[in-house]
Amino acid sequence: MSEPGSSRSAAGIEGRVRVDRRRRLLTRHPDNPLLTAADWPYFANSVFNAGAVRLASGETLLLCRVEDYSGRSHFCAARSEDGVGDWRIDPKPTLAPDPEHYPEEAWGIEDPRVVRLDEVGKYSVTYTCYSPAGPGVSLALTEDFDRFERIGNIMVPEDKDATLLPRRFGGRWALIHRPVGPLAGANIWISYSPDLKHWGDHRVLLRARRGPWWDATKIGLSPPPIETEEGWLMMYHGVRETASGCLYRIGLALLDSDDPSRCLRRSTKWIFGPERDYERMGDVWDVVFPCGHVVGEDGDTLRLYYGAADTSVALAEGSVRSLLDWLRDNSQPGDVALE
Ligand code: BMA
Repeated sequence: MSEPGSSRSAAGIEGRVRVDRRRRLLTRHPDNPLLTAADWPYFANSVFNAGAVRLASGETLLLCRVEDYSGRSHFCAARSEDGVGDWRIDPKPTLAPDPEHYPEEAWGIEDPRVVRLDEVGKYSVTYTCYSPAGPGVSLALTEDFDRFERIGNIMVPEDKDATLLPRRFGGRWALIHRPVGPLAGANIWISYSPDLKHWGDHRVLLRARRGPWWDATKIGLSPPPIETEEGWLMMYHGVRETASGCLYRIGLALLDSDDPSRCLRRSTKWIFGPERDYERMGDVWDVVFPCGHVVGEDGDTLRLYYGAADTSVALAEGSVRSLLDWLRDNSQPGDVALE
């Protein structure tokens, strides 16, 4: 009796069963994509790259990037009790660019990452501010996702993919971000601040690999790192340039608990990449771009919200423990940029 999929099965070579043996550390939700422009209460071209947080009420809030028909983006909040359906979407933009007071936002605001700062009693929203000067990093604080207090432009162009860590290290806040330089390219950096406004002590945290690697060319932080017993589990996106465009995939790194400028491990392989139609086709093909997650009260159940093809918001679920276990067996120590 031959195995399904073998060339001697009854179906023969032509009709053999295809067995998908790709790794599945993250499982796509059957309701994907969860949110699209068609769900929006006002005209929008696309809805994607959402920051995420579980509110004190237990609700999940997604701060979605919404692109309007001018091509510029703003943020709009969607709330759901179960984090999957019945989204209540703000009837108008929740946070819109304010170029009159913040000229760095003239071309829109993009890709928010949301982190609760217990010490401040507020949520931080780090985002890309886009203007003719290029993309930079801005920071705003909010208690309720209704009123926002802008700290302003904290990293000059070209820089993006930024998040705060939720607590101080040696008295200083830490910001992970992705500046781009003409010689060194697009690598992940960490910087420190005593007051959230003045930033310094800039250090390279993770460098893009080169050549055929999945994270050659450009890398950037994905959602905010997750604090675990082993360290900060950081998901990051790697961009590989191909003849048919860029491929955005997600890999892992582990940062030291007390000194997040130290990378302990870095995955050699990617764990999640564009496969489904809604990830492969859209305004920008072959993009998965997570900006937010919610970790369950068990500290393990992971819900990762990601932008799919710069067109919709989708959800993949997994386990923090399984990601850490996988990373141990599929990584290199430290930030080794393999040649
Ligand atoms: C990156 C960011 C993301 C976007 C991705 C793919 O540079 O600008 O907002 O999802 O490109 O277009």
